[in-house]
Amino acid sequence: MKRCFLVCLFMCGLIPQLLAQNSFNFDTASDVDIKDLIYYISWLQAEKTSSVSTVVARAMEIYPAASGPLSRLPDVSSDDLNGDGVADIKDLIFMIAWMQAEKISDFTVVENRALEIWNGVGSLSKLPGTPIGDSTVPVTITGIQVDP
Ligand SMILES: [Ca+2]
Ligand SMILES: [Ca+2]
Repeated sequence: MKRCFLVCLFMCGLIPQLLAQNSFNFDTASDVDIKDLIYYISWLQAEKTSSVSTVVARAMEIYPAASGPLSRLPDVSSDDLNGDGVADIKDLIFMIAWMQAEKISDFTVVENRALEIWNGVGSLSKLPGTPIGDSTVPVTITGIQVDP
């Protein structure tokens, strides 16, 4: 019984934290927070470098607590919040808007806040923290195959 409980605890807690990849989460801490925002800014400033150490070094200059370690770098397939096929400052604006709106899951609120910051951001297609490439979640919930 105790072993079962420990296994469940492990499955429910540790594994998702290790394996779950969410949009706009770049370090090994599962929260999507100010540090992830800083990593994204650093990556943009470094001209979308593929060097993790460059991103972390720049991030620490901006915000010393953003010291990694990173689990991945930003990329279009994971972090394109406005769905325009580019990872750029517009997606950053949506991230900022979402944080300012206390990480609300209401698309309209986040979008309106983003439009207040810059009216050219486009429309929100996914929120920060959305699971990446996890087709088993929609399949389980809706019964519809998303990625055949
Ligand atoms: Ca994080
Ligand atoms: Ca985009």
